[in-house]
Amino acid sequence: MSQWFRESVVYQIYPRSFQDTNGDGIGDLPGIISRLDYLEQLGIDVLWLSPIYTSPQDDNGYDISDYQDIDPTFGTLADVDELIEQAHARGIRIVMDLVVNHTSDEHPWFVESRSSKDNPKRDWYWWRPARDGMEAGTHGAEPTNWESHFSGSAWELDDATGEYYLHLFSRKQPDLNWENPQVRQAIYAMMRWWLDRGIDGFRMDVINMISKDTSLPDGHLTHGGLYGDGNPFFLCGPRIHEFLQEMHGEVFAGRTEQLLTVGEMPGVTVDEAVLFTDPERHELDMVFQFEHVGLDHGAHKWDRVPLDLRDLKASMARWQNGLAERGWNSLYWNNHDQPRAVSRFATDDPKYRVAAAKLLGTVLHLHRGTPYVYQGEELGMTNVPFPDENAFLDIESVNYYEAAMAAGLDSDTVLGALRVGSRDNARSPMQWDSSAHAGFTEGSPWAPLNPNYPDINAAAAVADDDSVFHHYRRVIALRHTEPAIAHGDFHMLAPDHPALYAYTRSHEGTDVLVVANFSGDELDLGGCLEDLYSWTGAELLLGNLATAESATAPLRPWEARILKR
Ligand code: TEU
Ligand code: CA
Repeated sequence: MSQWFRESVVYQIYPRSFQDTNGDGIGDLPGIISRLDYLEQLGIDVLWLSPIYTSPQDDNGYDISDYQDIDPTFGTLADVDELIEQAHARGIRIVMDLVVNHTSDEHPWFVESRSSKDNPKRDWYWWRPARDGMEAGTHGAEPTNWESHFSGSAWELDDATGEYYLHLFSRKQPDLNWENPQVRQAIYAMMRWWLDRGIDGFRMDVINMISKDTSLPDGHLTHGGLYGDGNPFFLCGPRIHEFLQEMHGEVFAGRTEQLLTVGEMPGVTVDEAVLFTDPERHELDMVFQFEHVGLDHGAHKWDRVPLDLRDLKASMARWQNGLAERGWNSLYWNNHDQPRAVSRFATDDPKYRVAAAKLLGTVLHLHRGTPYVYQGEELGMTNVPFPDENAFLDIESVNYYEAAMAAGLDSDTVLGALRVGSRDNARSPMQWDSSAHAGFTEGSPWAPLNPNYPDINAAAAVADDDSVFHHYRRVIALRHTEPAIAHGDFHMLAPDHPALYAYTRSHEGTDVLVVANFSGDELDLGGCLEDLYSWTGAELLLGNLATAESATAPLRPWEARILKR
């Protein structure tokens, strides 16, 4: 199978927040089409679109009620055809989000399933009676003690039949039962239909949750003591590899187009990832792992701890080394679920923000793997200064705030955690220019804009050759022109240094060295890197600050350099 994606960069669009064209304050497909020239200029190879299917929008489209139609909020199937055509004309491929761990509770499959215990689709979802000897509806009567990822029990009692259904996410996202072969075949048919329409692959939402331990055991009690942790019973469950191999055979095998599959996999280990992405096993091209975006979590996501650069380097190196021989990495700092990278991993202090954002792009993209850019990352967009709890719109944040207040937690602490960790940080509208509403909409935006848009916006960045945008453009171009970046071996240097991120990439006699200073202090490289002298005359491929005195001169605050010899 072709490994074309090793030389490619993917750009993720969150359609709701990208570009509105009809003044309803919500981004849409014509908006994406209108910005294809911008994306072409950036030089990306693939676009991944977060879900645009018909949906009640309980989780902004990750709750789908019709897999084969487009939500009117975003446009029509004709708009998708137009997008595919226009993107392909620019050499850009289109990857769709595939959300098949669960549907919306308004999907006709679930509407049928809930209607009676003997409906033919009853078994398409996870229905269970109340716990033995307990009355349905009382706390603790749920079939297991699992907590939903969006707070509260993962089971919802349905009055129609007096049984509970499983929802690992919101109660409007019932989990499909992949044990049932009819479910799997229906999904494969839908996937073939999209590929036949001309799309170039899928990003598969929480795809490592589709195989559950069918005995549904209780989990260990978690932080609040109210619920248990079900993760061990559905993360990379017993039949996950079988299901993905079957999907590959039914959907992808024999197709000659250059397609891309990436599985989103919270909690996946390096060893599992090797199995998922080994081309000879015919499962997936790559997975999104979560280790590096969990390093600033304490006991749970809302318990934030400071990030130590040494831990980040150790984690990244473990993944680089683990997938060096077999399999392939995806590389990301950002997506629609994560706070903004420049605020989280570097600094959004206005004095250093531009340098820091370029440094992050440099460090990420020079690793071995396929890099992902999340909309606005190429501008160095920052976290949002949320004034109070009412500013949070995401279901995860809203539910957590409510649950935390009910549990008697301190509201300032909870607000602080939301400001740092809320997914809303990633979802403020794209900042296109300094006009009203940042050029995102002529109406009233569905989510508040970051007030820094007059300074941080695409029009200003495209006009400034020193901008974060043009640095990303150059880094992306390097992957296309330097084989060592796409294909070279990876070797981490100075793992114990608290501020220096340094590594080499080597390929067929060419060596590339990346050095980056994750601090506001000058950093002398002498003493940090053993064979520094051997790089003295090296070519500076790209730096993020005005040209350095020499290739090996001390690094200025937040400086990053790429050297080649
Ligand atoms: O996310 C899955 C996931 O486990 C996390 O990234 C999740 O957002 C978690 O709450 C982080 O704290 C995927 C989608 O990317 C996310 O947007 C959806 O809400 C979720 O699945 C359900 O479909
Ligand atoms: Ca719109």
